[in-house]
Amino acid sequence: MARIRCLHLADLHLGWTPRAIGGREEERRQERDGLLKRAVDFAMAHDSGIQMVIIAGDLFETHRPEAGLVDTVLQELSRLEKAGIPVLTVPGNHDEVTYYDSVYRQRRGEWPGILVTNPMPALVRTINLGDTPCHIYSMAYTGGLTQANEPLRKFLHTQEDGIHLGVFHGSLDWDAGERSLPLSSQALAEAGYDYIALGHIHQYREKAVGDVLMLYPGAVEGKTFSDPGEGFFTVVDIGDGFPVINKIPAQVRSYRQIKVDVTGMESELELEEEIIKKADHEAMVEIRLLGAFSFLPNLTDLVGRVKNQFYHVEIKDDTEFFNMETLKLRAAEPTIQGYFLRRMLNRLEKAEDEKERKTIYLALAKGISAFAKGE
Ligand SMILES: [Mn+2]
Repeated sequence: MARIRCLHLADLHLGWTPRAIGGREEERRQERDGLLKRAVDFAMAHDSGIQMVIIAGDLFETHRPEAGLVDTVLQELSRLEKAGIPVLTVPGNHDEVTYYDSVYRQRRGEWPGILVTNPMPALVRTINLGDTPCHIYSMAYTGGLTQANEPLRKFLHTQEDGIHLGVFHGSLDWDAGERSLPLSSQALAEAGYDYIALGHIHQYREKAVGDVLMLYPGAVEGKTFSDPGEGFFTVVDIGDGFPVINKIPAQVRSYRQIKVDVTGMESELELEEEIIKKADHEAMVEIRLLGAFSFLPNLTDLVGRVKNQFYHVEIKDDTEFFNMETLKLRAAEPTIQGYFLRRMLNRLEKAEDEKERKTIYLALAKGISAFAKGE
């Protein structure tokens, strides 16, 4: 049996707008929405060898994206079709097909390629890629029609020659621990497909059950520091044995988390210099401050002074503020400062929530700095 080469995409979440990033929200949205064009350009490049493009759900952030964006997406998908590269679109949970105003219902008549709308697993279409018949099994979760109170187990497999491909947007055996279409990995493995293209989990993940490979390509472009994107396209060669995966670097905005330990730093200026050493004008960067401060920083002002060194920067304060062991030793001293520290540490212990703790910390910091200046 011949092999076929697919570009496996999922979770593009086009139309997503970042929250406040210093006025660059719209610029970043447009840049991010350009991912589909980059994917199509990649698939159409002469040396890519891509014969089919799979979009395994959550192409859009919502079921009702802006018309302008939808027009652009339809143009990109039709570029593939015109180039003789079939494209398969499966609705996800963000862009659910359930609603009457779902983009997939409203624009169904003009959707390039294959648009999946059947609510339960079925053979959607058989297409010929070169001389190889390719049988596609898929479904679109539809509220009220999809029966998914427990993981789906019934997956059809015809006895026809060719490559059999399962494409689903959901979580295997509820392993995501969240509301989504549950799929039984055991049943999927028993269906005997040559490859199972999944979507929903934003991190790249492979799971082999027996000799069946189930794969989440992850989101290529990131959204946030906790959903940073994988930065590569997943290309799969299917048929004639176990699938072969190739991860091809994509042009994306990188999200980086950088840890900075403030312990031992003398001043805010020293911290600022340390942050500037990490300058990256192209990246979204989250600086995580760790350790214990020996000065009282103004992080809002600090962000203002270093922001030009990054595409976007956020500073997250995960410090312990002061080294508690040192404070406890000093609290034992028979001095006014010792008395002050004992009182404050006692209040800290009794604080009921994080907000109150922070307030007391700040009072503690002010007190210590006042003692240090001899006030
Ligand atoms: Mn998603």
